[in-house]
Amino acid sequence: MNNFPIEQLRADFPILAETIRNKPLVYLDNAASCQKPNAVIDAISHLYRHDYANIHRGVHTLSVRSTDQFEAAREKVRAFINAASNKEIIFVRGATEAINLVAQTYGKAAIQAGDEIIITAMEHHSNIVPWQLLCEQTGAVLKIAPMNQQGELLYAEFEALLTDKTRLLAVVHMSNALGTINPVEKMIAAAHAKAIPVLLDGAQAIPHMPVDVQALDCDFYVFSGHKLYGPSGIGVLYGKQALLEAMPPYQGGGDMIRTVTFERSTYAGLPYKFEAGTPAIAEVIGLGAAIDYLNAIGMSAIADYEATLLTYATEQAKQIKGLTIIGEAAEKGAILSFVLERIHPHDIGTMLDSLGIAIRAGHHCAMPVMDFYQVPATARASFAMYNTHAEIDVLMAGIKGLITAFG
Ligand code: C6P
Repeated sequence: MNNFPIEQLRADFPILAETIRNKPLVYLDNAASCQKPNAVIDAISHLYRHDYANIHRGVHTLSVRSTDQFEAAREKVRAFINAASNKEIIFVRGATEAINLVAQTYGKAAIQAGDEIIITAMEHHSNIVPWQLLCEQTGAVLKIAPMNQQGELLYAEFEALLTDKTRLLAVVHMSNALGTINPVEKMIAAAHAKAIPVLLDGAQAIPHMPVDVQALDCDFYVFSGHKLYGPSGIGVLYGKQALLEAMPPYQGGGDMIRTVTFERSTYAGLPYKFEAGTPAIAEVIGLGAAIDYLNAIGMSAIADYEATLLTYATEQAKQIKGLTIIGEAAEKGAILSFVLERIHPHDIGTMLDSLGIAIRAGHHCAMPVMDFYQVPATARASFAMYNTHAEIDVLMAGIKGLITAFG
């Protein structure tokens, strides 16, 4: 990967030049949220300085400029995930809101008492709790596809759960706690063979690999802008047009209506039916800028480079006595979750911070995964395209140092 433009790319992220506690920042908490390039910061700043107004409402020049940039960003998202139409791109607050939207609209309309929804044992809380709420509301039953000790889906057990009672399969594309990349193409084909629609939680997958929703043939795909080098407070729900057309609205308000009287209202067409109220205008435009930036580098090149980081980090981690990696799936994205003998993950996080290294320590909003491995928490280093092998050396030296310090 000698031709990956790492130095040039790092220079695009001003925050990477920060020092933390008098040490160069080593930012390895990218699965929680990643940092923003100048292209994104500048796009937002330019909008507020020159072009900002509310969208879809005014005939004045600034409103037209903002609307044009907002809708251009929708087209960038469409092309980025290869959706068939802009109508299939719904802007929401993030992956969490997207899943809740599907549960409370599609789910409430299509799922009844006794029906089954399948998720996996490695889901983030965002892909568990909305379905639990729906089950409480409808009397449907949540089924959990199990995983093995490596953190890989047990495929035969998963397939056996697909029955004529199954109404929806909701699966994480890449696990935030383990890094596992699920065999989603195969899972979608198996579900579709029984006419079961599939939602993919792409919150972690989207910054690490090319995603083509038509090739995947998923029915819904959700992700957050802030993990894709874009702003927080914005995310995307992709849904197949026919499904979205049939779904009732999620929230009522301005922008999502066609006509309103006190007796009844009629709704706007897609995608506006699901975008009530003034949206996160600058955030959408910032997300569009992030996508332009990523396209210039290429998602395949990013995936290849990050694979070298994960391989290197895994090899180094395995040489540290007392360190256990949590999650060793054969198909894995750039996440290294681990525990150390006798040192609580929160202490690992705090000690590494004193060295300028940012990792996440905790349950990662995946408490069932922690229960499965019988650990209260893990330390998690999660890599992005701007991380380097030298930063992994700093991390490993830090871990070794704290093992020595804790005796
Ligand atoms: N995971 C992490 O540190 P939101 O909060 O809506 O942007 O994304 C929710 C979400 C959904 N699915 C997966 C697989 C995720 O990893 C996340 C967010 C962060 O792992 C924050 S808990």
